Amino acid sequence: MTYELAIGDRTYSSWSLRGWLLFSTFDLPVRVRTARMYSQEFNDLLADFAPARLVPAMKTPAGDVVYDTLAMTETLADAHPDKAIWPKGPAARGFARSITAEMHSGFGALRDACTMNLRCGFTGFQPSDAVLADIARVDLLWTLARARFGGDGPWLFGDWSAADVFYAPVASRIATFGLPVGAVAQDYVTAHLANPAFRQWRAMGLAEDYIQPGYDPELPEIPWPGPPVLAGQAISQGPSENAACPYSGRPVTDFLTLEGRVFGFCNPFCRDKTLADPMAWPAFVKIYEK
Ligand SMILES: N[C@@H](CCC(=O)N[C@@H](CS)C(=O)NCC(=O)O)C(=O)O
Repeated sequence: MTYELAIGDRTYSSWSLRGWLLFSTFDLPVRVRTARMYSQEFNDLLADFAPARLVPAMKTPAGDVVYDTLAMTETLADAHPDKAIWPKGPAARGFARSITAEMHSGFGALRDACTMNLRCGFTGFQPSDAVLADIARVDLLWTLARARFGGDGPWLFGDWSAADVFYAPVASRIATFGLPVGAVAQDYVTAHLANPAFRQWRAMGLAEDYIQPGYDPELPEIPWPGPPVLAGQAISQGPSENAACPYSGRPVTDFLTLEGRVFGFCNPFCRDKTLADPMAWPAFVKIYEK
């Protein structure tokens, strides 16, 4: 009953982030397969998801390939009606589908000028009129959804839904480029940056430790605009206070130190994704707060 999901660079691929959020936030079983974009490895990965030519692409448990985030969303919503991928109620559902479709096919000026980049923030960006028009439209859609359907929670339609999945990278672009939005939209941006699933994705991207040429704007970098990250360090040797990796339960081989304590993991990637944002990982927090 497990899906397969092909994704590209976590730090830069906004569509991959959307695809992965569908699985992680709706708790759907998935085997993630990743490759660096614009590489032979990427072409080889996608050959296994033919005829997809971009990421994300998925394979259903029956082996059917579905590509393009909107098609993936609808396929998963059909297959898992219990997961409430779209909001309940015809009015909320219709509006959620509208603004999701508008995101999927629109906001070209914003997307071209402000690539998703989860490494850091940037200062000094001067938005064009076209970018400002896109931002004003996003602000309007978010404010309308929040006012009519948001209720007490932070998300557009009360509970987390596919609409939030599609706007997560937009929220991140607004934060990293310091784009001007109103108070409601700003709160929504803050909620995305604090969302544990988003933080986990970003941490895995940082652990990949790769700068994709052409994706970094020529602007001064500023610290990441999301919640502050606890600073730890990789170390070459234990012993650690935990004998089993918090993620796999296997014996530990890779270590980090955090606030004078030593923790172990079963491989370097698990250690590095934890280092990148320790508090994003409930399984780690559990041993950290013991
Ligand atoms: N409309 C597609 C867009 C997918 C897309 O543009 N993916 C980019 C990564 S964010 C990609 O695969 N780029 C690799 C390439 O252009 O070769 C969707 O919704 O999934």
